[in-house]
Amino acid sequence: MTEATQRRSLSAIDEALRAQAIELPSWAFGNSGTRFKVFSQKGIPRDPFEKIADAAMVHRVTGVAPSVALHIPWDAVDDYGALAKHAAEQGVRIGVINANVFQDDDYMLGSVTNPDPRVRRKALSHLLGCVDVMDATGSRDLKLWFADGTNYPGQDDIADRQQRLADALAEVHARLGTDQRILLEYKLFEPAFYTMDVPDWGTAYAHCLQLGSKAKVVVDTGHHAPGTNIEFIVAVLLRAGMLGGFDFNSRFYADDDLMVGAADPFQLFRIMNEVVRAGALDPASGVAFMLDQCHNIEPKIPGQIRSVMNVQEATAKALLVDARALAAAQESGDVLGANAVLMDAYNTDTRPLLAELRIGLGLDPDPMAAYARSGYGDRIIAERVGGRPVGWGA
Ligand code: LRH
Ligand code: MN
Repeated sequence: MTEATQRRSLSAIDEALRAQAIELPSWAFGNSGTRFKVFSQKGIPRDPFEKIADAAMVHRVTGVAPSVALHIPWDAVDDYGALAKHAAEQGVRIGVINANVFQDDDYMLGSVTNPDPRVRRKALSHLLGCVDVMDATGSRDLKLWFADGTNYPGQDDIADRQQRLADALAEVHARLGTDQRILLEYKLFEPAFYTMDVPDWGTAYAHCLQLGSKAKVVVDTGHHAPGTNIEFIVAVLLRAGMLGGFDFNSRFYADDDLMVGAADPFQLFRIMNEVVRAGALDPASGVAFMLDQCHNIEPKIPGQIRSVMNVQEATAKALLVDARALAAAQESGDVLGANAVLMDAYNTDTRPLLAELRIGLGLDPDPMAAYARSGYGDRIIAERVGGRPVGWGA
């Protein structure tokens, strides 16, 4: 790393890291688990207001988590304006609205792709209802993930289901306001095990292309076949201007929804390297950086804090890549040299730099210590007695 590059880039790195915005999922603060068991923890929120309060605590100690994604109906309230006001009072804002057409008996054979037009209409009205929520919360993005698929060959017609999906997406796209977008999320399998109607980035890309300018693809890092080169997908979508955002998490096997960077920090670095290279880190780039995780056995708020820190560390490493030296090595075919430039950045300990950044933001250099010292965790355990702790409600 040349001195010149280092000097110049440190201030640019600092600026980029200060502007970083990582959106937290409201559902990460509720009880969650697997089909075997949803474990209940103490101090769990009983409503969306308390979920937002917990997310705001993560922002208070990290400084880079200014928004919370909602999931409807998990976060349904009578007055979304009041919820948005509450979020603002807590120092955060409501971000992406997630629709949910995967938890109703009517959706057993699909939601917008269901052979039964009555069920398709029901699902579509939920999606359109979520745009109404966006109007009330001031949210820009509607994230659509469909559990739709089939379990056995012949169960339904693949092409007909694609047409039904396209018809529903077109109606939602037409309903969007000027600055609103659809973020279409794909997933290889689960809960369907033969076909998923949006199984991969190509299918999502094709539907978004057909829809128009207000439709982008979401990359959930847990939704690929093992061994998939996710940063390749990211680079291709960024080059095409079709990447709308990330659902960050990590996994060892399937859609484990573990803390981002926990299972494969090197993969997260490689992904953020493509983001930085494309200039997509800047919030103005339109790429939404969201977490989509479940803290089944670990404390929820510290789990989110650690996850935000993991994204920051990977981002700082990506920003430390000596782009000039890398380009020179790549152009001269210096395979080992080019790889070494990237590994040099990856092997750089960015924790001191991030500690400095937090001090610069007026924060404790160690967010986990700041949270522990705040007593917030003990307070919510003491206060949140009675009521029904929230969960996935699966
Ligand atoms: C599906 C998914 C989707 C959400 C849900 C919480 O696996 O990733 O993003 O709606 O998790
Ligand atoms: Mn997701």
